[in-house]
Amino acid sequence: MMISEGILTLLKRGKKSASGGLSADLLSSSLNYPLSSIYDGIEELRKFGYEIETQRGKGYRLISVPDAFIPFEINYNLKTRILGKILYSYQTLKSTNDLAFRLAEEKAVEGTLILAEKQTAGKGRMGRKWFSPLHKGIWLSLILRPNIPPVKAPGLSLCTSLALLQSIKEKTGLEARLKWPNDCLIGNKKVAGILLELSAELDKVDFVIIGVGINVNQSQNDFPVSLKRTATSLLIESEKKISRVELLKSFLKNLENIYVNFKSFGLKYYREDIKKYSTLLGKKVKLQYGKEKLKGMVKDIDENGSLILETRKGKRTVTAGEVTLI
Ligand code: BT5
Repeated sequence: MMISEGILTLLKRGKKSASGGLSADLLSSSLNYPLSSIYDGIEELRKFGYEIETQRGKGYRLISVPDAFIPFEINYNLKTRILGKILYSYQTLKSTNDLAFRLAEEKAVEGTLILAEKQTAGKGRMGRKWFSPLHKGIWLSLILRPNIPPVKAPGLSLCTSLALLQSIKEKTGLEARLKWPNDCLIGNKKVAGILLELSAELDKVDFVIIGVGINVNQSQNDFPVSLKRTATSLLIESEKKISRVELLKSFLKNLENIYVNFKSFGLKYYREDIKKYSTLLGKKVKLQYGKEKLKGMVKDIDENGSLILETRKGKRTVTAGEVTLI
């Protein structure tokens, strides 16, 4: 939508000026397109969900933008240099992670972002399902190519949670917390989950796919019965409809800041915050990882992002698993 993007850019600027409106003549001469193309462009924008007012004598005025994953909206004023600069946005996908993985194998660049308005086979960890209804959340995957050994990669999951907590705070005022290794909680309900998938050799990561699912505008009734007691959304918690596009842009910016430092310094600058916002530190837990089951007290999160558990048989370092409070 080339012409529409030109119109939109001018309307967005116009929105800030005192008189407000922009005439079709002015749009036509500024963009160097005939009047008929301007009218078509305005209609196209309206079809995308942009609310554009026509004022007699004053021209067009932009009233509201749709909260949809339109690449132009995501790119507009996006303050990142790596994340989301290339982006693919879909109405429906099986899983953004699956597509991201394939694109990464085909050499997609670092920072490539895949978005879907809905997933039909959203994935959790270990073959579990992630419920991803249309327009209600942010279902995204990012392709990263950090030059790190695989053992450091789980730290990225914690970095992602941290960026998400920052953005949730920024955009809603809510204090979310992170539950090692991959959940974001508000109270004790899950508002977001992270799925990290790796392609790596023994000593070096080739690429990492960070999949993030954020429940944004679901109301209670939008959740299936099986999730009602354990899941929540930002709308439910803040009682306000949240702009997914604004939240997404804030998240990309916060994650990029953290990621750039993570690549050079690992978790060094973030470990304290990760510990501060963690729900598990100092708690008694049971942990299951594959067939292994452990019980103990959570003592620390180490520089790789692993959990340090004090068990009856001594200290254990755990890189992944399911944790339940006891
Ligand atoms: C996760 O798994 O929490 C990782 C979720 C990652 C989802 C994103 S969406 C974009 C990208 N593309 C994908 O295909 N996936 C990623 P896990 O810790 O295994 O949690 C899964 C469990 O959470 C399920 O078994 C349910 O009990 C619960 N669950 C499913 N959907 C949920 C939702 N929307 N909100 C809260 N809990 C949910």
